[in-house]
Amino acid sequence: MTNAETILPSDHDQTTMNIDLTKSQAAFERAKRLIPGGVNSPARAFGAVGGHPLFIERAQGAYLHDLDGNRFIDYIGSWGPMILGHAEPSVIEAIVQAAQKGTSYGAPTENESRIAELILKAFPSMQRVRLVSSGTEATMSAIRVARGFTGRDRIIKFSGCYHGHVDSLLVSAGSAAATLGVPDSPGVTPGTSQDTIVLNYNDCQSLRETLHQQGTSIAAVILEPVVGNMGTVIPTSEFLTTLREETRNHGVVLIFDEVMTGFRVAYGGAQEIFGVQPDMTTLGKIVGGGLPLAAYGGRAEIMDQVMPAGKVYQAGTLSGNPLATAAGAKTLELLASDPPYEYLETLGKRLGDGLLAAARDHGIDAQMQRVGSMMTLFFNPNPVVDWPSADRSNRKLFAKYFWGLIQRGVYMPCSQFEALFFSRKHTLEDIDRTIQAARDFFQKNA
Ligand code: HOZ
Repeated sequence: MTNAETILPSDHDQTTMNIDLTKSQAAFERAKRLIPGGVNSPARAFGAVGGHPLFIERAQGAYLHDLDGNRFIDYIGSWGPMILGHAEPSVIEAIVQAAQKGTSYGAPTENESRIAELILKAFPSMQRVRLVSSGTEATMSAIRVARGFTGRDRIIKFSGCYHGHVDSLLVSAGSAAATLGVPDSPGVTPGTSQDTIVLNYNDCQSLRETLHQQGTSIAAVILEPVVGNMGTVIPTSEFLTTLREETRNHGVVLIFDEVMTGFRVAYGGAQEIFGVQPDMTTLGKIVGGGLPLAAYGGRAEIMDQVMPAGKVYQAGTLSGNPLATAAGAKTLELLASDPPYEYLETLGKRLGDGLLAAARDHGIDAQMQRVGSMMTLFFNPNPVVDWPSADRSNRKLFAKYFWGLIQRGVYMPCSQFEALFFSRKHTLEDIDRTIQAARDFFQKNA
């Protein structure tokens, strides 16, 4: 599936850098002896850019501070959650107050209903929602419920979309699976993956044909309604219309994985922007305000299959954890009472236009793909509409660009196939400094 060029740690010589990273390097050497690959999630390992990861000491507002005392303008935002910026005082206060009352009860709390109400109000396509602890759990559970509801086994996903590390979805996967050249993970059995049909994103014809030929055996179609996990890829309106109409015609559950896009591209996610109502939605990242909380929900007749209302089993000791619901509810309340989306759009346009111009002014083939505060600068001669087109991007140039910006105090996602995110704490000055850093890099490396 991929033509990934292997980029080795030794491909990036950090000793030639003008910033000190020695404490991070030592921390990584220690971590590698203790933790597989030295990280607890592969996207963080800098596998696509060479060198070693930076170890973070603290984060505040728009900035990350590493162990060596370097400060970076942060464009990963914990891979999406930190839309309010790091260490937002009222979110921290909500967490502290919750912690003082105990950290986990294993019994229901009113705060679970408070955040459920906020979610259902933001996403009118959902009539019921269940809280879980990670995006992976949300998509895994949504697939199970869709299968239980329809009595069918097969699912359709799209190449380059990533829905967490669920076995049946870890087929032709994006994010670190694509970045590191392992889109089909060892350990996923043929029995599991044979029920997963993989199609190309934005390909209406194969979607229609597959549903026409196999619709009666298909439980669900799952997609990122704006993809973030092969870099930012935007659906055509024809693709979204076809998805909605054809799944409805064939009794197939349409699942929007809005773990990245929910509360990010708009308060009500991509479904609000595009005006398409899925049958089920998964949420994560922002919904937990930086703590481990995620959710899945949908139409009442589907969600009422979930135990104990129905017979589809799904459970979790830390589901609806009081610290996570406190952080999540406070975050959603702040987003609803003082929406940052216009501000984020203004900054996003400036950053997107600025980075693209910086590249093209220096003769570099590039595409900027953006929705609000989520975007990717692809080093690619053509627009990216699916995984095959994403895969033609220039990974080596991306790796140089990444390190070029690190040296200039800007922390971008460490892969061409991840979206960049920023927060309402970023200022115009941060954005302009970032564009200037990119210009300076391209000028010296064009
Ligand atoms: N799911 C994230 C990337 N799309 C990676 C999360 C992490 O490594 O922290």
